[in-house]
Amino acid sequence: GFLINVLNHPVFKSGNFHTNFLDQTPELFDIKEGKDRATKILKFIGNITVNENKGEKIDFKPMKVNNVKIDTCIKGSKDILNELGTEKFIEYIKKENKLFITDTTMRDAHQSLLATRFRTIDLLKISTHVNNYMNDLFSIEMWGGATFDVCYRFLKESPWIRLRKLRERIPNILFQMLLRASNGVGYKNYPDNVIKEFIKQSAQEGIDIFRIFDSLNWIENMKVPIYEALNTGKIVEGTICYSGDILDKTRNKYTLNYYIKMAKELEKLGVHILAIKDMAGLLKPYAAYELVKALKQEISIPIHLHTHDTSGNGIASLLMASEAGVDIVDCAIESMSGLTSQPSLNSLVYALKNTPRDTKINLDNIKQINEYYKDLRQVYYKFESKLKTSYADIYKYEIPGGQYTNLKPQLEALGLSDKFEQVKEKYKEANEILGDIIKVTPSSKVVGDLAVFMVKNKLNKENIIEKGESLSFPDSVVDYFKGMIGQPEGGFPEKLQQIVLKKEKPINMRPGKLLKDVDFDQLKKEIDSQYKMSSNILNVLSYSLYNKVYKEYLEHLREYSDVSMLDSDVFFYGLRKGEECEVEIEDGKLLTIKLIEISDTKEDGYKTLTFEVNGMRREIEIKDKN
Ligand code: 3PY
Ligand code: ZN
Repeated sequence: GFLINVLNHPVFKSGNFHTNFLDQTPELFDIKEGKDRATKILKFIGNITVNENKGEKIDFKPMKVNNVKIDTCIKGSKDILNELGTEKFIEYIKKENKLFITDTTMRDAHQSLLATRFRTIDLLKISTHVNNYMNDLFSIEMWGGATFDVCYRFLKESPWIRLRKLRERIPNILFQMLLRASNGVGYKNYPDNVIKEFIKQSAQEGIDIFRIFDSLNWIENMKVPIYEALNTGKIVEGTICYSGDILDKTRNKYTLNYYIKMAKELEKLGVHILAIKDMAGLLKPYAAYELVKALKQEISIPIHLHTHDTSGNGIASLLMASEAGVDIVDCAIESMSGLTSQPSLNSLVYALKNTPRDTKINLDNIKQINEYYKDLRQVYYKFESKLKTSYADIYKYEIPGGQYTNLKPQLEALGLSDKFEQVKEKYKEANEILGDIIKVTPSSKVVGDLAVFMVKNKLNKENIIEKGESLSFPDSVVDYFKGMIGQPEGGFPEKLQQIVLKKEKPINMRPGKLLKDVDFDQLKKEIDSQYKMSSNILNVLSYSLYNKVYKEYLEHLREYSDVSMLDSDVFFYGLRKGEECEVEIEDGKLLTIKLIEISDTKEDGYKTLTFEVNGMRREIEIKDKN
């Protein structure tokens, strides 16, 4: 069976694989082990049906799109880069009058609207269309940020395989990822060798543009990843995270001069593009104009603006930035835009039509892509935030788009669902007592965790010092004060630092200097022996970044086999009695699975589920956990 699996694997068949392909696709080794994949898949579907969704299911009829052939005449941004080379490509971006657009639909849009839950199969279904019809884009942001973690943790699929399969289907447009500097695609600083190897492998696997930011805007923490990314020969965006309000002259920390100084330092490091990352959507239209105008005078590399539409002012900010000469902006396709996501690509394209900055994007061509996502969203409805309208008070609270959307489910999990308003107020207060810090993953988590902690323990900025003596603070807050995610602008508030750290001493150097290099060989031995696999560097990297989560993923793979090819309505909601689904377990090998009967729960606590698999009856026992 194993050899057949390999020979039938789409990557193998396409001939488009590295010589070390076998080593890099651990799922195949799992197939070898698994005696009966169908049984494992039935177990997975049965378990979701019984325990997650209790047999209830909306009648989803997701739109079918025909896979179009990759148009070989297409010339996209990746072709232009290949033709010109990096230096001339950057010159071309600067000289062009049109406003370039990055489409974030495959990364930040669903991270901010749907808790990052988009599955690879749904991205793949539309990807050749994207290649053929969105070729006027500057880039597609499709990887990094929270997607890496969520792939393993919740979707039980490999982010590396996502990258590779998207790359095969979208060869003509530049791929962009978001990298949290020394925090990689995680929530803490990692040893330098992990960060370096991760960047090297990501570049090799198909990332063209690295957007690198630090959660405290601490450049010291950005140097290792920036130099490493530059070494790969790929395009590097050095990023300033925007906080506060440069128009408010009573606030004197995150001023125009602060940003100019940081931008100049990043330019000096040799980055190709400056990114302004407005993760909470705080950059008001007139501030956007002032900031971009000033930066355009002070630096000579192109400027790429990223914002969120939470306040409802997103398009206005992009237009003002455009007027001030910004080179590239981030948008999401209409049906995945607005609110905590990026402003609408479609609105911006219309707004600039017949002006000097016309984006040249043909909206008629992308209509089907837009409708595809609109339709797909119904399958993901349970991850939608409750936000129905824009929310201008976000300017007061400064909560990043992804975090705002996630806050509600997080509070629900803590049994604090009625405390949303209070937690928002405390978020603001927590930011103040932490010293008004930049808030973006992972520093935003520090503020969020402290806010929840303050609500639970009835703390405020007056009593926290006195009452805090006897309390142990959340791990993220302790790590922050220890200096483990870096140094904040203006230093730590010392009194609170002492209260939180008790007897511990903080560090003031780069954490990466103290963290011991990871021994990749040792880690390889560990997972190879525990999971009977022959892991490669990609597996080992995932394990280094997400120890526990990666092991749970491997265990899931062992128990249920690879479930990434299940349609999302089945993956999330199982089957209804009488419903049928098709699963392509290997290229061309189809299972037709029909759920015939669900028994009552028996004395032993199990239900018997009767399926028909390719016409043959199969009974599976599923434990009823309700
Ligand atoms: C991430 O780090 O995932 C973000 O998108 C932060 O804004
Ligand atoms: Zn964002």
